[in-house]
Amino acid sequence: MTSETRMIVYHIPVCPFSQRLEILLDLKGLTDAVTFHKVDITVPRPDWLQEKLRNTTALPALETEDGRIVKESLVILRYLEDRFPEPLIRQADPYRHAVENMLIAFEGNFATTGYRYVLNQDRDQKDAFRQSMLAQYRKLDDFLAHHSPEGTFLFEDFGLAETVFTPMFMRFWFLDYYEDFALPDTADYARVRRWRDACMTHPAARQVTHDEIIKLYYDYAKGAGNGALLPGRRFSSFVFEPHWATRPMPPRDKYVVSATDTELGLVV
Ligand code: GAZ
Repeated sequence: MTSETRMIVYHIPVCPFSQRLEILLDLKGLTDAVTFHKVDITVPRPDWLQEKLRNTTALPALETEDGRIVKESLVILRYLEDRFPEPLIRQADPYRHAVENMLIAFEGNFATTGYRYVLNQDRDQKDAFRQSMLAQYRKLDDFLAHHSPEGTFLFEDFGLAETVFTPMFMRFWFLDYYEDFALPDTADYARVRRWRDACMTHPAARQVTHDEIIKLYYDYAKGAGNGALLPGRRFSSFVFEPHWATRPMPPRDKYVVSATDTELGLVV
């Protein structure tokens, strides 16, 4: 295929919403059907992209071969399934598909709860955030224990719900690192733990690594989301250069330490 005949996904490389698309394409053996175009979240979007996206900024966005735009990761996943149904990743049976969609319906609150938690700067609220994160995991546990008590995934294989949640489970490595958050080793979390662990180790979900997440999301841990610049800093932790692999692991104590650009390895 030449580049003109391929779809284009505009994305922020470490963004969880974009990883959903990469996982789905991997599961379908379609990694060559799409060109990924990297967008730097730390600088303003180029004019040509703003024009294509009608001045909206959230990514990923997919551009079809004939120049039409599809936005919202969950919508793009379903669009790709409709266009390339073989192999189907979602459930074919209407009831089973409804079950996976009920689980997917939890993703927004799950993601928002974890992001608010990592962004929090008030030590007195630490425990309240921890409790609300735990409540989210208990909801997932309850759902899985009801619909798939003996299974690992929701159904037989890693499917659509796993594609949606796995990038969030991986981003939440930042909660272990910056908040010392861990799922309790108790029966209330056993089913969701089995699911989460199998999701995170699945071969279709290897687009990002633990250290990459910890280093890139440092600014979130200090309260700045989406590539915003923290006071006293010249560079965002989301910059492409220097490459994250060359930078040191950031300090873990987000409530006391504010690492400088130099300490984060952002200046050469
Ligand atoms: N609902 C959209 C989708 O595609 O599913 C969300 C896309 C989105 O938020 N993309 C982010 C973006 O483009 C990059 S990934 N931001 C720049 C802009 O101009 O909008 C995740 C969160 C969150 C905040 C940030 C992120 C994240 O919650 O990693 O969890 C929901 C951004 C407060």
